[in-house]
Amino acid sequence: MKLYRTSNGPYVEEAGSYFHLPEPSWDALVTHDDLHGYLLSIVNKGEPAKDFLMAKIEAPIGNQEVWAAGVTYSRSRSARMDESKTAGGGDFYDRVYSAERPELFFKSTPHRVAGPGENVRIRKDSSWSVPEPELTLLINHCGQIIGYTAGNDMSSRDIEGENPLYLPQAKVYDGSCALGPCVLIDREPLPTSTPISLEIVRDGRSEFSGATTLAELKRAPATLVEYLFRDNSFPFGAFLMTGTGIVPPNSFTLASGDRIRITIDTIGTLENEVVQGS
Ligand code: DO4
Ligand code: MG
Repeated sequence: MKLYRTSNGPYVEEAGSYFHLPEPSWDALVTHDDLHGYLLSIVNKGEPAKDFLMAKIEAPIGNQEVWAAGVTYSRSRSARMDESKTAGGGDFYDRVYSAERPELFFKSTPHRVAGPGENVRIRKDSSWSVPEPELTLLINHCGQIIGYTAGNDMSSRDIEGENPLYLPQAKVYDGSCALGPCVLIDREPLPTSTPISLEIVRDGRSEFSGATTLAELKRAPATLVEYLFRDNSFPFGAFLMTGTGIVPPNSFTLASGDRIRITIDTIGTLENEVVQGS
């Protein structure tokens, strides 16, 4: 089942039919004792809604914090070692890739998150920016993974590469995160064969495309969640981005007007346009 947050409240989609949910609060849905069972009961007894297409699909977030894991794919490790080689940071990325403790960092508050069709931003003081397409977990307040969405961990590679201590500035700024288009609510983990793909379209032409699968993700999502919830409480639940396995070549930087499409099979496509901060 797919859970959508819209301008007309939340909807659940099953087999092509959309059902309007009587519970309007996104936070109440995320912290529901049994969200999967609740949605199933709506689908089983409800009348499909006819007004879903009239509603604007919004970012699937209420009061959840967004966190992110890093260097969870070998491609991210090599890209980071490369970008930081003159700053002496390369060794850190190599070490964290194989360390027991993962890299976890705070990514975004809800107001910095773009929904489908909204703009993501390049910092005005960055000259090298990329999108990072990431499977993103929705976790309830008890630390259970209740769903999956597509995420874009926008990153300023020049700022991050200059000094690893600049990571929060490279990662956290207005419009630096996008989530959507929906949350796939599933009690089962996603198959490791699940593909994640990225396409960047410039002036109507494909400027970059790449793909990976969850088989390349070095750490189990449940392990990342266990570390996130150590000595940390999330009363409204949280999102956790699981890291990128797709990094464009070093010659590539995003430009204003680029369209970023991130597709994860069974979830859908998250599409955003890029604007340059001024
Ligand atoms: O270590 C810096 C960030 C890593 C990251 O965002 C990723 O691997 O996706
Ligand atoms: Mg990332």
